[in-house]
Amino acid sequence: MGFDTQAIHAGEEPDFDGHPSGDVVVPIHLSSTFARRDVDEPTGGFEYSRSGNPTRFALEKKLAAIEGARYGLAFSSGLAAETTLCLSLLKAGDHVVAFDDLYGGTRRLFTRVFQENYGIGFSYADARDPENIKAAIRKDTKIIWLESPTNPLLRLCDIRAIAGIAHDAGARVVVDNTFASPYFQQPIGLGADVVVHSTTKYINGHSDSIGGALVTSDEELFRKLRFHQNTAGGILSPFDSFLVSRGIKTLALRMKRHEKNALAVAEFLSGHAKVAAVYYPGLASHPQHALARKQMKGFSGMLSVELKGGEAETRKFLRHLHLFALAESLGGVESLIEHPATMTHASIPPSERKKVGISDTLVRISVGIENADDLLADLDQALGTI
Ligand code: P1T
Repeated sequence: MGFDTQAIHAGEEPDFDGHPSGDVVVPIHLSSTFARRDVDEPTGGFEYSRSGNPTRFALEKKLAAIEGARYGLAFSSGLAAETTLCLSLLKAGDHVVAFDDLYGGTRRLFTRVFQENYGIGFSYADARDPENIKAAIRKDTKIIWLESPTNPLLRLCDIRAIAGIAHDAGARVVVDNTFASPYFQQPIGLGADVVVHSTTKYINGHSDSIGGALVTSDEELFRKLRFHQNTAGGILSPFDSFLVSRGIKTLALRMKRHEKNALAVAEFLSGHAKVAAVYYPGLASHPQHALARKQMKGFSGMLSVELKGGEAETRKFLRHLHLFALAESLGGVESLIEHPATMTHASIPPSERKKVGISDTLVRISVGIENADDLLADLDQALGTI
């Protein structure tokens, strides 16, 4: 079945026995617990809503289907999903190799919690070259943690090549697929063991829910993750599960438009006198454009721009935009813009930011699905002020 068909129907097939009303949309099951006739017979398989809830269950099936995988789990945030994954796979003394360009909150979780409090080691490598990952792997390495494209520099890594290296070394590959969305990239099919999402972004798509997901096709791993989901308790609420399911139904339509608008913005900014560099995998000038064409079905709606001048000019530009809200987050229908050095990646020490390439004149744009001409006009007038 096609992606768009799965996005609409998976997890929500009308069930004439279980739901005699014939709902075509799974209802929001708010009940925190489920009565049973006898002590050892949970009604319809549900016991208590932390362990399992029909609305969340429908979403979890949909998440698995759109990633081309067998199992999905929904969490109260992307970071709750990441925390649960680390709790499931790591113990003191283990080691993780991660792409050096990652969402700032993910690096903060690794450093401030799992490294400082739980004795887990982290090494950061430039995964654009798989050999750098290979060189960083140790005997105790359990996870290779990747984003592709990365937040905020839109760098890519060859997921299939790195999965081969990781599996030879007995490590698992985790891919945070938030920037690409499952419409444009399905890492499980490229050899990843687990996909992570902040569903807050493209998957929900309307900037009105915080959520996260883990997806895998490995049954044993799924059971472990589900045990920790229930035991640590960071589940997605029934209402948010409904919102995210609803968002997924238009994911294919939205992603096509995000991509079309992002390409228009990237091309416009590439030719602008006030812009020093544009990072967008869909541009032929992106150093990894060929890899993007190979492992993605499209280039998504995120890009970063290096402005000419200094931080003062960058701040002025950001202040003068009308349609692009100056805000953290991404992937919603409305365009957003932000300054990674002082916003999403402020928790990374300046020396580390510099090493990775996150400068004070870098701005990150989440291109929405508005009229592209209006977006270009807004960018043009704000660039005109600096
Ligand atoms: O915010 P939350 O739903 O907990 O997701 C965390 C997260 C995980 N992975 C990636 C790639 C992310 O971008 C994020 C959240 N990012 C932002 C809020 C941001 O503006 O970059």
